[in-house]
Amino acid sequence: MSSNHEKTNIVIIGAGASGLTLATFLHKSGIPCVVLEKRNRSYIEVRQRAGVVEARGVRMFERWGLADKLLGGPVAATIEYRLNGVGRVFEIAGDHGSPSRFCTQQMLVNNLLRELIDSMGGDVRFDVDSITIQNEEGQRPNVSYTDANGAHELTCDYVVGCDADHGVSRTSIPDGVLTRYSHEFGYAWLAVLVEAPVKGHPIMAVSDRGFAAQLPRGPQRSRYYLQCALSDTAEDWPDERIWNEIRLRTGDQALVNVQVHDKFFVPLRSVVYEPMQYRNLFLAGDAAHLVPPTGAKGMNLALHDVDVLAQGFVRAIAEGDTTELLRYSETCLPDLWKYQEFSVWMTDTMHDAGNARQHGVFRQRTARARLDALFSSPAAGQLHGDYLRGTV
Ligand code: RFL
Repeated sequence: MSSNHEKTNIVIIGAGASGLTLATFLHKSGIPCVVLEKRNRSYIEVRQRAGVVEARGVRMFERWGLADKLLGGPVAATIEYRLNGVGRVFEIAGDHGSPSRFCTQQMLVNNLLRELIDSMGGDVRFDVDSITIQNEEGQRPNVSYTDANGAHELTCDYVVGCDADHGVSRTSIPDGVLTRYSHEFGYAWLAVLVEAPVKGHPIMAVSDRGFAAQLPRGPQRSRYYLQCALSDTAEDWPDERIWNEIRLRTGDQALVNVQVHDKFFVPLRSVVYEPMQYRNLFLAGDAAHLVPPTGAKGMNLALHDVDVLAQGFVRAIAEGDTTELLRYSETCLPDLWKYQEFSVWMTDTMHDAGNARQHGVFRQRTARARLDALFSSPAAGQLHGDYLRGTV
């Protein structure tokens, strides 16, 4: 076999939150794997995304003996739901296990890179291109790719697609195998990063002018989100307008303009692909499903997928029992639909309760009633807390 043709147990495509977590769990279990990533390491180190590792994810890292090395950030104890400037603080912490953490995705990914590559000597290959996956019935999969040194081939037992929505893994599956279920909400969020910390609690601001949120992204930074039209562009949102809208939607007139970075638009949509596996190829994270960011579940669902997969691989490879691995889709999908439902609930409630232009005054009143119930009904509050912690 030439040096350009190697063997390993598992090839993981994508070195994001799910790919790096899976590789770290496998490495810790003594299962060889190779991660192939199209970007370079520096790009991945600075990519800003999610802000919370929910309690379920914290407990998962504890179970794998990695929480101390991988997690940081303060406990996510509260969140403020503000309606036309009037705030109510919801207590997230509430059950008896470890709480959720404001550990940013960037912090988690940097800690994973350090642990996997620098401490464990894991095999992550950056800057790869032209990945193709051969996944024939009854044969070991073959993954070929190119890099600066030419063409390479890896023969393996299993391939895991952790390469998100625009990757190559899902598109390597023949037409007709997967079914795509989706829902479009009909509006977008303008996302901006600012050098100003969240003071007090993270804020979800429901207002007659549309939704706004301020969420922590480290001790000195926060991410603001502003509901906007799907057709809006950066020209529609100069910095002055962004700050005026933030003041009006949060009801905080004392906020001063600081510099805005990283301005982009996120169309709000939910997507599920079923099943999440085809022969020896498994899909995890955004490659298999998307949620609107309102419920803060995207990264957390990705972490749950690879937890289930890693346990399946350990049973299959170390103990020769593939039962759990072959049930991957069946194990993940009911849980995924629960958090899709929560993400739809959050998105509809936060947007409908504010501006009635999209869905009318009737939906506005029912959404406000749902929001009120979180504070008036202990049962509704308990369920909401369970969803936020990921412990439903
Ligand atoms: P990732 O983290 O995007 O990693 C995918 C990796 O695959 C690489 N890749 C390829 N590699 C090789 N060949 C190819 N052809 C490839 N194509 C792609 C990419 O370079 C990348 O390194 O996906 P993963 O692992 O599935 O993790 C999913 C999460 O990243 C995602 O769900 C979250 O970021 C979603 N999300 C949030 N999730 C939360 O849990 N809480 C939040 O508060 C939250 N906020 C957010 C978010 C996502 C956002 N955006 C813009 C997507 C806020 C935003 C703004």
